[in-house]
Amino acid sequence: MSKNIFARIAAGEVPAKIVYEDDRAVAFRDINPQAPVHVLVIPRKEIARIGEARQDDTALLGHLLWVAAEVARREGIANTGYRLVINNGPHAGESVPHLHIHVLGGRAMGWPPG
Ligand code: DGP
Repeated sequence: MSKNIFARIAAGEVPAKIVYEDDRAVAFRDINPQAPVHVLVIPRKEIARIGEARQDDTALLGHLLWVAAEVARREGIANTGYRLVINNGPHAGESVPHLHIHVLGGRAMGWPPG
């Protein structure tokens, strides 16, 4: 079965600038950064999008949020602030079918998002 690009990054088959990894999650720099800090946090488990997560994935989902906050601390944006984004489906602009949390920071951001 052919894996999506993020599953291949998690497996070490495709290079990425990894900033954090453990047995359940990998965090790496976005190839097309939208802010001075733009990191993607993904599960090693292949979950296509948040809407595909199962109830028994809730511990993993909580872990991914902790990893996002840990990445923000390591990147030095915890005090100035940061935004976590999950795009789900076409209207949200989801382009890679592997759950990922965007960690964006290093500049002030507008609201509402585009
Ligand atoms: P989304 O639109 O939420 O599905 O975000 C996908 C993000 O993934 C987008 O900001 C660009 C990034 N991206 C796509 N392909 C690659 C890749 O091969 N490597 C890295 N590091 N980022 C990628």
